[in-house]
Amino acid sequence: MEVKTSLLDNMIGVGDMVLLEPLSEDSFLENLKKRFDHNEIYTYIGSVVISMNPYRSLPIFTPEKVEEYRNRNFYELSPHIYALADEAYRSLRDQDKDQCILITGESGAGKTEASKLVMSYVAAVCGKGQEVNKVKEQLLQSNPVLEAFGNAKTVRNDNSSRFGKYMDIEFDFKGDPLGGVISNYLLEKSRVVKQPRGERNFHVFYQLLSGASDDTLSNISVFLDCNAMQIVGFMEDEVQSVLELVAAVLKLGNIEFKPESRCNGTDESRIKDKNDLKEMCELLGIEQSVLERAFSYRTVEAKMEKVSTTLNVAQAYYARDALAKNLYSRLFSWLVTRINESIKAQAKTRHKVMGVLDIYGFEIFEDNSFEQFIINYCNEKLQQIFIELTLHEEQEEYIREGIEWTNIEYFNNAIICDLIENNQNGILAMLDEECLRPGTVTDETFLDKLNTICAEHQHFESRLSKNSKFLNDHSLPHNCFRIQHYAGKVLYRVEGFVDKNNDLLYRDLSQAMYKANHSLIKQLFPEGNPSKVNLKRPPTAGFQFKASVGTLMKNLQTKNPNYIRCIKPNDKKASHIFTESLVRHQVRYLGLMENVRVRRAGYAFRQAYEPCLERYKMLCKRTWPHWRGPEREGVEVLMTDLQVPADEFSYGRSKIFIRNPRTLFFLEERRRQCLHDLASLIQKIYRGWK
Ligand code: AD9
Ligand code: MG
Repeated sequence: MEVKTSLLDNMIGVGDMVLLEPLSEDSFLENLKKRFDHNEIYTYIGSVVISMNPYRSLPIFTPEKVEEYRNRNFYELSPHIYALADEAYRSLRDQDKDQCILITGESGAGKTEASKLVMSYVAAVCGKGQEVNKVKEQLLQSNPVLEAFGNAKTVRNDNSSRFGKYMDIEFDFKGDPLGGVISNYLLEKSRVVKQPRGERNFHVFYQLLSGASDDTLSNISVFLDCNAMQIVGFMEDEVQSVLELVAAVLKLGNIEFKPESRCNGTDESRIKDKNDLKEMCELLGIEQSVLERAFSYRTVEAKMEKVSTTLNVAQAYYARDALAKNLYSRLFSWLVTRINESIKAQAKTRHKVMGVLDIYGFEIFEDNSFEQFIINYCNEKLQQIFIELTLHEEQEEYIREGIEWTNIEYFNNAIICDLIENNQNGILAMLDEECLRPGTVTDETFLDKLNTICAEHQHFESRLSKNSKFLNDHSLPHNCFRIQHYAGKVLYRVEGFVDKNNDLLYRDLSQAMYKANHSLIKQLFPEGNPSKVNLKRPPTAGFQFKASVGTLMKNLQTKNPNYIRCIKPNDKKASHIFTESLVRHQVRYLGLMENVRVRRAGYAFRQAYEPCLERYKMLCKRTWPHWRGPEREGVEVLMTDLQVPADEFSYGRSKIFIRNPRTLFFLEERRRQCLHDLASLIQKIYRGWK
């Protein structure tokens, strides 16, 4: 059997880990390193693509490369992200299967870059024409817009996504793009008011500041490159409004408070210098006295009564920061909604869908708070879906199909997901319970609750943990708990958990915003409308996140998954450095060894008998052009005639299982040859007629 050798080139390592001999963690790492040193950043595990971040631009993303991978078989050429994109796109177009591209890996591993490569590849190979090109351009340009507002420099990544993003790209039956829908997941809004040491605020603030030398910020849009926004479909006045809001958030951050003593011995907060307040009010069309009052008093409405209390300095700062975070995160959500309006599919025909998921990667910082907890929970869920769909489902399928099979052990992180999301006693449920409980609620009372309820959970540790393994662990500070995530142990400091989960904004502030003579601001604070006072509490941040992640997981499960597992080669953001210990850690927690073992013990490819026969029946005289009889027997005849070795495949109840990708490649090659011969024959006959 003739086999293309691109997957087996010894010089540059083995392209598919399934073919690695002998297989061990060391040989796996050695293979990755060898390939990385030869600029081969992609390696397969069957159909899963491992992507190593090169931290420099490589000449492998050119239009010529796109052409090379276009319409080619997955295993035919050297491993490339384009091969995965092509396979997903063709399955969607030709087999009518909705696809999703799941990109995982820790912060800085290359997920966002990978998602853009997939999108640009698909844009390059799908249909052309004026309308279609406009749709493509809008879909692609939504990236820089969202990155400007939702990405920031962190210690791990100079362009770190601080929000989760899932984009469904919709296609018509021909495979031409019709439009898209973006869902965003919890923006890390605390960054607006406070950034960890060595990190920055969202990019847009710096873009604005570098351009805006004019202190009045009049006509700001001229300073910023708003081209992407215009391509996406924003009107000029919308761009102006958005930038006014960003500038207002900056001004808001400059407002400072000082205490003023009252005759009753208490301190009341006063604004130190009203210049910034004045400028902010001018930008947003808010009457200065209204906002000033909202920073001085808090009104609580209970039944038909209104009670106003004065704010002290700490409360005023709290109110200011809450307003800044709310302004910015609501603006961000509005941007996503607005982009969706522009890019949504116009045609009402049935769509085929390709979903691309690029979410913030697993994070372990020195100081981990509510945001990291949420981000890491999301990564646990993604790992869970990976396990479900590749490891668990793979083994289940062998059992269902009656294929002989030895079970492979792997770590199932369902237990950690449950620790976090269980409706009765999960950490999120307890946080909600604490937030809604009347009486004095603090981060410490929340931690006490965790200690009582989670203490015996094997993945939970705290100073008071009853779990015998950690009983005397005094390395844990009092105000912390630790979770043994699938990707490592993370110590969370509880400070701010209750507050961030509550995510409350004093009503005086939302009402002040609603009074603004600025249509965008008004839209962002509908609850400030005095005629629509709603005494019901809004859902907590944790509750909303859990619900949206749940919806996302359901959506992903309906689609055919394609995996890109991104790996970060070093912690220095540097090219050419392969830190073995760091890569080993990622290989372990991503479960890549288990992934290879399951693939090797099993079969790389499977297909139901009917489509298999349809596709390859032309390769055998006995099945071509028609096979009369059960499809399984037809496939058996085909395999015997083609002399595929018997240990290369197994017959399941409804599918044939092919062990090695090379066998599939062999079949595809024969088919291509056959089609080519057929085409030449037809041409000859046609010429003969003429
Ligand atoms: V985070 O979870 O959003 O903090 P990502 O998204 O995993 O993270 P990102 O894609 O932003 O990481 O990649 C980080 C940086 O690595 C990029 O800004 C590039 O400088 C670099 N990178 C990543 N992939 C490639 C690539 N294929 N070619 C060249 C790359 N550079
Ligand atoms: Mg990213």
